[in-house]
Amino acid sequence: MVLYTNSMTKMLITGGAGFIGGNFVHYTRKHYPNYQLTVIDKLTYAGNTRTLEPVMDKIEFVQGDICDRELIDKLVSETDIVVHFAAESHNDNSLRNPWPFVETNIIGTYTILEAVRKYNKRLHHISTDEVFGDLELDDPNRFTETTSYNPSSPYSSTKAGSDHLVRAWVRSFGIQATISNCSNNYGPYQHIEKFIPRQITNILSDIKPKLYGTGEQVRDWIHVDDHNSAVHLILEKGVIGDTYIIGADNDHVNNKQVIEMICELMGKGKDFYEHVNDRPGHDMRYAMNSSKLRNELGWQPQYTDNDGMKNGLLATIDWYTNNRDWWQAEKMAVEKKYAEQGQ
Ligand code: NAD
Ligand code: TDX
Repeated sequence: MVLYTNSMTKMLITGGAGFIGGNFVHYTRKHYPNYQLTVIDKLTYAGNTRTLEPVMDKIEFVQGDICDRELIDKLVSETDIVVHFAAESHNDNSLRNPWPFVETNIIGTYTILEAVRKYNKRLHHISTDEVFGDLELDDPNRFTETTSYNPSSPYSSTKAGSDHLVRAWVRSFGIQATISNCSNNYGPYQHIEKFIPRQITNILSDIKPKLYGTGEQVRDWIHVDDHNSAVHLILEKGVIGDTYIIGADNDHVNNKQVIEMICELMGKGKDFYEHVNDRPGHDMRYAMNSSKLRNELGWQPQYTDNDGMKNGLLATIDWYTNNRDWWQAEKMAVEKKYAEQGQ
């Protein structure tokens, strides 16, 4: 692996106590040990310092809000690179209460952009496939970097807003930023409100897995390490001002097939799950065309096709089985909240 940092390079990671940010911290410590890492995280319900426990003595951890201008000004002034993961990230929560999404995803990103502009620092902004809206189930197309934005939920519309802010700051103020839009991630340290860890921890808690509606919806699943390898490549070789789509070509499995796979891999019958209320405004299909990232930057995901997804799921099942301390205390409260909505 080529190291593109020297021992003086400082990286500020926002949302580093969350799922993808936490995995990014571990990935960076392992593959790019020359970075000096600072994490800023508000520790909302989704942040968990236990995720960072193994590396806490090797990083600087700051509990704080990305909307706090003074704090962000100070932290950005002291770093070389900002990788911006922090967000309110769950669609179902955004349907219950959109405000934290507007605040963190839009005002928080604005606050970071202003500091990056002031101190002329390199920024990479993490975004999602959901900004493009959805495709019909029988639509063979995939999202590309030029697909129009058409978000459906309060979550995805605030992420779309944050992407627009980044582009405007690049064009109007010349900041040194790149953006990536990635598909649905899975892997260790993912909050148990999300689809895959919810089902794994349901089975581990003797609760039946819950499928929204008919389960025909398709998500283009990617292992979190593949997402994070792409982010490092963009930091290393990405063109300033450009956007990169990240996806591992797993858009051939629908939610029903994923839940069946989990049931089978965990030694249950394929049909060991129940249907629950559908999500209002549920996006049907996401599919990503990551040719630009593959052709221009040479990216290759490790967990691809059915075997890759199966291997990634098996490793994820193992992780939740062996790390009950990380999730068990929250399980009943998460399920109670879902049950109130018939989910
Ligand atoms: P997550 O909810 O697991 O983690 C988000 C983290 O941000 C938490 O640690 C939380 O405490 C922190 N945070 C929230 N508000 C904050 C604030 N105001 N100030 C500081 N910290 C704050 O989310 P995730 O799944 O790890 O997603 C990370 C990023 O990746 C988000 O920007 C999300 O939009 C994007 N993304 C996620 C996926 C996915 O499948 N999970 C896919 C594509 C893109
Ligand atoms: O219990 C469930 N049953 C179910 O069928 C849950 C929690 C979800 N689902 C369905 C809804 C979706 O079609 O599974 C699919 C995945 O749901 P989520 O894990 O909530 O993910 P999604 O809404 O697709 O958004 C995710 O990917 C894009 C992340 O949460 C976002 O942060 C990211 O931007």
